[in-house]
Amino acid sequence: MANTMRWTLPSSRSSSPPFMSKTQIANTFDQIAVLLELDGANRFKVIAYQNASRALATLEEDLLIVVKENRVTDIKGIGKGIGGLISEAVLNGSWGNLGELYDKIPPGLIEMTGIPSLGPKRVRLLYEELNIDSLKKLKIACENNKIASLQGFGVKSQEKYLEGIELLRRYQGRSRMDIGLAYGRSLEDKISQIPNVLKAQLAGSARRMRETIGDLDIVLSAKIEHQEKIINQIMNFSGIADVKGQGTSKISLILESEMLAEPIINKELDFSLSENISEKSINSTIDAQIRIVSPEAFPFTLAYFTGSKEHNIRMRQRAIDKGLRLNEFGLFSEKEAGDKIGMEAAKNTLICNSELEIYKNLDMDWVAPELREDMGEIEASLQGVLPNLIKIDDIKGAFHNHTTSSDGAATLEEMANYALKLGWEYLGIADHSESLNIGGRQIGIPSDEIINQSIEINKLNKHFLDENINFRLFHGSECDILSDGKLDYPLEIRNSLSHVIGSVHALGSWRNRDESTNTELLIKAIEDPTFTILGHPTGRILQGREGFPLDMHSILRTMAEFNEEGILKAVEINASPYRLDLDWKFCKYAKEIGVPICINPDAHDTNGLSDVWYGTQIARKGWLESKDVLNTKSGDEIEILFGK
Ligand code: DGT
Ligand code: CA
Ligand code: ZN
Repeated sequence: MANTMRWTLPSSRSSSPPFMSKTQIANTFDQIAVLLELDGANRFKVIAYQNASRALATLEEDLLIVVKENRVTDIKGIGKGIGGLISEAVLNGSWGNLGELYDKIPPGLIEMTGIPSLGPKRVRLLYEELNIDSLKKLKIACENNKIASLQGFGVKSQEKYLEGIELLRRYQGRSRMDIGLAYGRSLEDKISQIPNVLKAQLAGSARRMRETIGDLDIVLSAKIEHQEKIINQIMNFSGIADVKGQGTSKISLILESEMLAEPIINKELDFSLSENISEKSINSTIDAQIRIVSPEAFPFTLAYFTGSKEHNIRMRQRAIDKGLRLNEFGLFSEKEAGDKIGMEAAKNTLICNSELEIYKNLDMDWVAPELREDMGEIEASLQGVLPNLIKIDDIKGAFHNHTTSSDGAATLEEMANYALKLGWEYLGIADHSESLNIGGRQIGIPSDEIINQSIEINKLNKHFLDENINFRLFHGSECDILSDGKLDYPLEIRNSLSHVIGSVHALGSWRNRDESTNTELLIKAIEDPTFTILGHPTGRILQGREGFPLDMHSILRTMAEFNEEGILKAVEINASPYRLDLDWKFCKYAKEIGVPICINPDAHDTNGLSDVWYGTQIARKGWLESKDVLNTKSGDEIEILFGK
């Protein structure tokens, strides 16, 4: 299911030039640069490939025409040698002697570059000094304290690598939700547009809105006489890096970035994100399984491949209890089917035109895909008490956003205007606080400067009021929770703000402490009267780093006690697809004990505001309804809740 880290040169699937696309060549050059570094090649050679890759990625012209007219070396950043390679790839589909480089580098070294903070240069050093050429050897070396004594490495690197190995094992071949969904939607769209395709729908973890996606599953229905032609058309799509298997009812593909309808926008990132993201190699491709079925089988196949496996098992048991058999082909009498299997057994299936009818036949309410994790949805569906899940249109604003006053890329006014464009009633500004600095550079707003932001916000708010625009800015802060559990900024500053989002950033001390100490200190922060919202509660970065140890249930219980007394203490779902922290598995608990949740984009530019969409999907996955989420309330209601 997962794609492996083994790298190969792309082989052409075209029968006439261009045999290789711009993206294929650019991606290959990225790989070459890494391989050359692993090989200890001259730095200029490495840079040449990196530059060529960038030049190709931004080239607007048709590459085939450029090659045919002998103008490749006119492109800025492409020299004679690499230009020749490009022409060869485009016109012949071959790669000179680059294959030797691919064969020469041990695959284990490539795998090691997938560890965040371990670049190719360091991998090579480890190889040369300690003969480490696999994740396994690296792990043993770390555990035996062999890395710490190497020049330029330390105990810290050793710990980071151990954690990185664990993360790799868990995320190997998985993609973040935003990337997986972008691929999934593009493929779904393209397939839907093929003539005679009746339905095409994304299933699997992508439909269930998991925070990371292993492979894409797509189910399409068409009449049997059209299926072969449809399969051929899919095989001719651009953006297929490789074909893993092709049959009459299933195709397995590896997709590459050319499949995407639009390139993924690189958003401005939080400082702590950018330093915890590994080589982009991990996400360069994604696997997809496409299943082709008859219109009658479609709802059953869709439900089956949506999963989860755990949900399916419970569904199948429910069917058995009613004397029925449920599988990807249909829902039918066990007695009638007898020893028959597959389509043969399903011949006399109950007709279901949609998933809803499958559930209905089992006396159940339809279960939204996000909930299909066997976390109580089967029982709730049988009892008719499934939640009425929150929708993106319910969101009226968000509280955790940055501007150029700290590490954001957009000004206060630009952020406000974009929020207005999204149809929001308010935007909470929460730039970093005074203590936050990176490598000596102050990121947060100093105490004596925060007044300037206040003045600017008041001015804009007055303007909205004067112009009769139903929009307001809330002046908050993403206030650092210091390592001793105290909040940053003097009390009088925190008192002057509309909301204080307490966040842990100096993760070092929190990660080196035990769970109970961390929980105690975080509770201390929450108890501070000025504390309003807990920001990215664990500090985890998906595929980047673990969060710090914390008893989340106990934190949430403390917050619930405050809310019982009418004191607002809310927890954030950080909606950045890199974080999605609070984890959806805790949302239901938070809601049940009465802790309000806010879905915060933690935007660092205007595009970042749209991340609330991912947070909303996670909220749905966590069973949340509109009333459970703070930022579905109106601007007036929030003003009362914040008390200013
Ligand atoms: P992923 O791809 O790792 O992110 O997660 P899924 O949930 O997409 O899992 P995948 O791709 O292995 O399979 C897609 C769905 O197919 C899965 O959610 C449920 C169904 N499925 C796969 N294998 C089994 C199985 O052995 N038993 C049952 N009941 N269902 C299965
Ligand atoms: Ca899957
Ligand atoms: Zn933060």
